[in-house]
Amino acid sequence: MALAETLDDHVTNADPQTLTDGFHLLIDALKLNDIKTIYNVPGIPITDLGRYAQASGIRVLSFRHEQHAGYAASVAGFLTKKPGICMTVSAPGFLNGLTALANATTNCWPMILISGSSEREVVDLQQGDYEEMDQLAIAKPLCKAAFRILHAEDIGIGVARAIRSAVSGRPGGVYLDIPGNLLGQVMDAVEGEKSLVKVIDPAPKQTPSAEAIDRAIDVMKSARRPLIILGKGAAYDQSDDIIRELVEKSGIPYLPMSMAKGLLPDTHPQSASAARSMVLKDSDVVLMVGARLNWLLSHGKGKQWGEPYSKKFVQIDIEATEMDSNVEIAAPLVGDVGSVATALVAAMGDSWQQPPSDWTEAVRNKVQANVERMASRLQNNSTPMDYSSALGVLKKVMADKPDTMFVNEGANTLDFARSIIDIHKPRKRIDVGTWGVMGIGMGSAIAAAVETGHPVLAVEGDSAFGFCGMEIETICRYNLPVCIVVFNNNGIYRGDDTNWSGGEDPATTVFVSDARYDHMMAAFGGVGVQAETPDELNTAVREAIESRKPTLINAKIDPKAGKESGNIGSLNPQSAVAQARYPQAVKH
Ligand code: ADP
Ligand code: TZD
Ligand code: MG
Repeated sequence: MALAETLDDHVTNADPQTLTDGFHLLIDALKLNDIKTIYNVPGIPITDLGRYAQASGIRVLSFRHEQHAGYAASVAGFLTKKPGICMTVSAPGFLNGLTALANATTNCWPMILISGSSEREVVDLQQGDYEEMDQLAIAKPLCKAAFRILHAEDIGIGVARAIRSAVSGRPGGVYLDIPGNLLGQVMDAVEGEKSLVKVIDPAPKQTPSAEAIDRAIDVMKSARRPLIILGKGAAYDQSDDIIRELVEKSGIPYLPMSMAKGLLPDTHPQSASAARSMVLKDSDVVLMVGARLNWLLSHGKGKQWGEPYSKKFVQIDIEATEMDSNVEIAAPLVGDVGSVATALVAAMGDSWQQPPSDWTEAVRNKVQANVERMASRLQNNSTPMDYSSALGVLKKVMADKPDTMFVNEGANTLDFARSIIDIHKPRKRIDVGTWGVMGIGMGSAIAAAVETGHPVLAVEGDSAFGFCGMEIETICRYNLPVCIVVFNNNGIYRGDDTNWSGGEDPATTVFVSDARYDHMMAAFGGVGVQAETPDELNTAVREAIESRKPTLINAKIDPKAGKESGNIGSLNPQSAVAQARYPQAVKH
């Protein structure tokens, strides 16, 4: 019989001071493991859990919708290397949070979704409890690990398992099921304290064998046109100095994936960002550092990679099964980025030969030509603004205020901003991640402000913003230094599409024209501004960052400026039949 139950008779008459309960054990277990923030939406059975957590000194931020609390928790995980905690009610609240938990797992970010649930006995017999759902079973296939705690004395172990599962190896999302009656269970306070577990060395470092390092060095030495690709796993690892040393000592041009931008400043002479197509195609050896060869890199093969020429890959990843996932990896390096990079730098020794200068110069020349070609578009001061002219302004703001956290989502708004806006420091850019999910903006902005204390600039497509816009109330309520710029082009991709039937309903991709998103912000006491010109945008953004007041700038963008699906239009399915029937159909 469980310890808590055996204590029941004994505790009925006991002095409450000598007792503890499920609420307090859970809070104490989180605090013992340095959890300082919970991203929350209250309700049965966790309302009081939030209150007690706040009373105990944990910062509890209550959101308007669990999905955004979840995104905030996942981004907190990315920024801190500790699991971000999201807390929700049962069934519908749990499901709302689950999207974010799955997204965290997909992005390899540590997060724990703690959801209250209803009575096990009733759920398992499907007798129709309040918000009844077998949450553990539903969460399991969508996250890295899922646990349920039934007895108060197991809370310490349950929380420890959840934390270690989230951060060890490849980080990911963990679900922790908390049946409501667990919270009310009472046990002896001293026994309770003893049952808590502080997780020691939750994400042990891991260095590959000397043989694996030598193999990698041999492959790198054989290169005539080497390339390094830095991914968000490298950003997550926080071993910024040794990554920089690896890149600079090797002399190899590098390409940062979107959330690895800033690991080295985007203005670094070895950055090949502006020559992306060229380096992917022409390189002969590629060192992947915490980046997967998934759709974002065309799976490491095909025309984009210059096939039929063969390439050799060296890959650093904490997850052994990532190796050979899409193409053969000539030299797998399984371990954490910091340990592996340290071993590689050491093995490069004092006589390391930098790559042939015809290659590095060709890359530099291409970068310079592309940067110069872009420059005039960024200066354009015409009205209405297009993506380049508006982003030209924000590029300068980020250069002047490099500590600002940059959040970015949308289609064109994302793709243009990713290539135009330089990031100057590590982990300053948070975006739609591996899934390209819309709606991460406000949760990410809140977590970025809360976890770093720096001002946040969130650049949002008007559609993207619509997925999470209500959280501006949360931003105002906690008075967070968040400046949102809505790139308002009246729609998804473009604002000028028409209904192909000729009927009265608007096209499927357009919104109310000339909407005033800035008025929404004013409704909650924040600063709302409309910007029609680059100058107006510049003044408003700088004022917002300086004042740290919650601000939303409605930036009017030419509805004709965008492309269908931004830069990834080619992923849209096509059909010759449809093209023949609808002459308007976009050719990708
Ligand atoms: P990007 O989208 O930037 O290309 P991905 O999310 O595809 O990056 O890849 C990140 C990779 O980094 C994952 O395969 C993950 O296993 C790996 N990873 C995460 N944390 C670490 C770490 N600390 N050390 C090494 N690899 C890591
Ligand atoms: N739903 C979710 C959750 N994620 C998605 N990625 C989409 C739908 C599909 N989608 C995109 O991939 S981008 C996008 C949607 C709806 C919005 C693009 O419009 P925007 O940006 O206004 O945010 P631009 O600047 O108009 O292109
Ligand atoms: Mg839009």
